[in-house]
Amino acid sequence: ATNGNGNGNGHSPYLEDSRTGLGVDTLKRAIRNNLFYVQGKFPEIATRNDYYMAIAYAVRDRLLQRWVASVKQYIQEKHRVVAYLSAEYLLGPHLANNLINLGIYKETEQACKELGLDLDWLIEKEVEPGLGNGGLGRLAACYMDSLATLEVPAIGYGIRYQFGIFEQDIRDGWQVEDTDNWLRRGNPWEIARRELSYDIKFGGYVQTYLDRAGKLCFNWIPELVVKGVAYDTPILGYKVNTANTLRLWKSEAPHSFDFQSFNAGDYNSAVNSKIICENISKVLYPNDEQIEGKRLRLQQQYFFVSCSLQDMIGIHLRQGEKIHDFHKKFVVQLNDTHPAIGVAELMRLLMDVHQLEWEEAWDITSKTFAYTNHTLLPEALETWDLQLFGSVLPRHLQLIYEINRRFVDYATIKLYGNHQKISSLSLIGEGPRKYIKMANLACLGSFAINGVAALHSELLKKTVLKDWYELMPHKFQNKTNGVTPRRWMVLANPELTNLISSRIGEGWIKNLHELKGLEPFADDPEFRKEWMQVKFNKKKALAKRIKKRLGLDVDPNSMFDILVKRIHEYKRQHLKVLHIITLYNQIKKNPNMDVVPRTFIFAGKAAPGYRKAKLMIKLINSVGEIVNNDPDINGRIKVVFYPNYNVTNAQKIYPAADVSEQISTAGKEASGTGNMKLSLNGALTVGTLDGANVEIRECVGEENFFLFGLTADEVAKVKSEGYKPWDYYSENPNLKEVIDQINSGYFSHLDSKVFKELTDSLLYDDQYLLFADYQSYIDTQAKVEEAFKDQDKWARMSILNTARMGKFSSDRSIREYCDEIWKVESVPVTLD
Ligand code: 7GP
Repeated sequence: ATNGNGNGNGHSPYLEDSRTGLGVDTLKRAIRNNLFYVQGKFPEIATRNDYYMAIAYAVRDRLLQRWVASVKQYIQEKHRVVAYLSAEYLLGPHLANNLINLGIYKETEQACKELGLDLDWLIEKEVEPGLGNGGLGRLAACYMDSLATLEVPAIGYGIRYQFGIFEQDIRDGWQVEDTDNWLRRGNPWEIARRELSYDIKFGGYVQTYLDRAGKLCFNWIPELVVKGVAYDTPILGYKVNTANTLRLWKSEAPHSFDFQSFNAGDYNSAVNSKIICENISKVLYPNDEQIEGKRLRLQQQYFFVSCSLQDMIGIHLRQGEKIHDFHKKFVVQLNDTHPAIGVAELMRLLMDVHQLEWEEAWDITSKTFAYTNHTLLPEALETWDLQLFGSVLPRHLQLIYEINRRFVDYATIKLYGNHQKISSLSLIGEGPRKYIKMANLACLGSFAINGVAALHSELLKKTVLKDWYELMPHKFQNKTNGVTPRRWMVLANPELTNLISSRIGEGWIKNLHELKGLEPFADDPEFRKEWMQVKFNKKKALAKRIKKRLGLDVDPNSMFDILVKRIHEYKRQHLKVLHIITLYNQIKKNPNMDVVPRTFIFAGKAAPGYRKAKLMIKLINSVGEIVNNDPDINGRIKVVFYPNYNVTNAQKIYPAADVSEQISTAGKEASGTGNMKLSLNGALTVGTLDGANVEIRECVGEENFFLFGLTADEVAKVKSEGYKPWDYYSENPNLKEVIDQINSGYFSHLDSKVFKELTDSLLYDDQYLLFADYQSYIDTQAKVEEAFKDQDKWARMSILNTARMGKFSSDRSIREYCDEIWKVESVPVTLD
């Protein structure tokens, strides 16, 4: 494989200003030219998509100029590089983001206007690449933005799924899934690097033999070979020249493979093998924090990790460096355990391909990787059935056995006599069936291990990774998550961005701590008025979308109370439903009561196989149907389930929030990042002391945060003492009424069975302690209501809240990763 970057002759004829200039006239000419020369269209027959493509290619030319300059400079100056390995990247639409980072949003808007086009209308057209499930994938996208903005040499490696996360529709209140065919109109943001490909082996067996020097060698004879082809997307930083690479691998059949069968006249098997190969990068697994031990998933993981490591080694060796120094060139961050097989794969490449001895290979490997954990849920900790694993990756099974043998020898001495601890640390789990523990492989193979919020990192040390912490305390760190202010403020909320910049300048966009400068304006009546006006306009815009999508009228003067995230029992969307029904009952009993009108907005996808989560969606919609149409309520409370939550929709929802609901059971949400985006956009948080909520509350001040519920310690205590949800139910008449009402079929056309699975699990099990937190949640919501009545005070709280969110920029997170884990430095890129 060649690296295929740049044209290597120093002179780049395509860099002339007419191709890359940033002025209105040049942009106009570029768009017109692209319409003709790329799309083959003229204005009379051009479609909206043709125009979108014409603009996208104009932007891409400008990206490429910066990308080539970045890559050239990295190669020439041989910088240390971060490789971020992630099975998911939830990027969101590219066009508007690239315009902002290039600093040509206004110019492009003007160019469009002069061509009789509406830029915003075209931006709406873009189909987003939904190559991730939720928090973990979106974090990877924010980190790519920050790496480029901080001018850090980095490559993001992942999978180019042909189908991303499914599209959600709601029918009769139930979630239905549709495939996400995001590539159907082409993807102008990627460049296929046909020449850059690697062969990836699967299955088969391992031959051992002695070489001429008498050394024991291993030869993996695969059953299947798949080709991984690189597709590159440039990721531009904000107002810098740095454009890093997101390199996603697509699986294909190697030419030789089908060719052989073809010649043998076996057309069917030729076509078949092509399908098997292409299947590997076909579709993203739609599970969030829940593993599905499928062969294809393991194949996906190994496929992209092997392509990526071979690519890194290739880059390193082409720079004339020695394989022995690999860990000095690259630091590889594992985004959860999905790429953890990389530890065994790097050992294989170093030993079987590059002929290193075990000790040296292990020394390099264990200095290369660092591991981020994203969840405390035991059901999300990846394990692989050992037999399945061995049938897909026979050589890696051998290597893992040997890694484990050496480790267990060490641990046996270190932990003399503590068999239980040793077996918990072992990479291999025993039981009716043996299994491989990927978190243990990641911990052993990495020089650093981190959680994603302070509380989460502490809990890791006390619970799921306790034994690892006690054995290797020096590896453990915290890196609190962050979000990019470019997408989540500048792009999603230009109105608030302009208002903020009108008072404190634009520096905050790159240095979010500067938001602090807003604090004095919290006492300025004029600023407060403008602040609330922006919020009102964003609520109006969202109301319009809700009307268009769902035919439902919501009042932008009402409080917008927002709970948007993946649907999961631990995230407790159903606790919110209990609150809504409680409020509904209060009004029914006292129709003239003085109630603050509220619009409850939910959004989020449920894993297609997660029955209870799907039932939670149905419950939300069923309650909405009754509440929204009850004349006694008279529109004072409304319940909305906004379908198909994704990055595009999130950008419309966050700016319209008055209240941000962050109500997970304490100790379950590793960090959360939606909490940061909502708060940054001026929403006040109702939350438990969970994940990054703890740190948000510390920063914004407890007087600007609506706290409720048990702490993580209390949750653990209640559970250990034997939690009895039934007691809460029988002792709290309001709670009892709500549950009985759901069970009576009040919200389900008198069908009393629909929600039984859900209510039973609450009454008899309630793992997530909804009943224990119920009253505290209701009481806190009453305080929210009181606070909202005083709009002037609310405005003040909202402004202070945003002003104090500086810590939660992904720029801050990435700085910390660079300084404390990766040891990489910024490299400003110059354009020639
Ligand atoms: C999520 C966590 O649930 C969320 O709290 C965190 O903010 C986010 O990662 C980013 O760190 N985890 C996942 O999305 C996930 O799939 C299983 O975790 C590995």
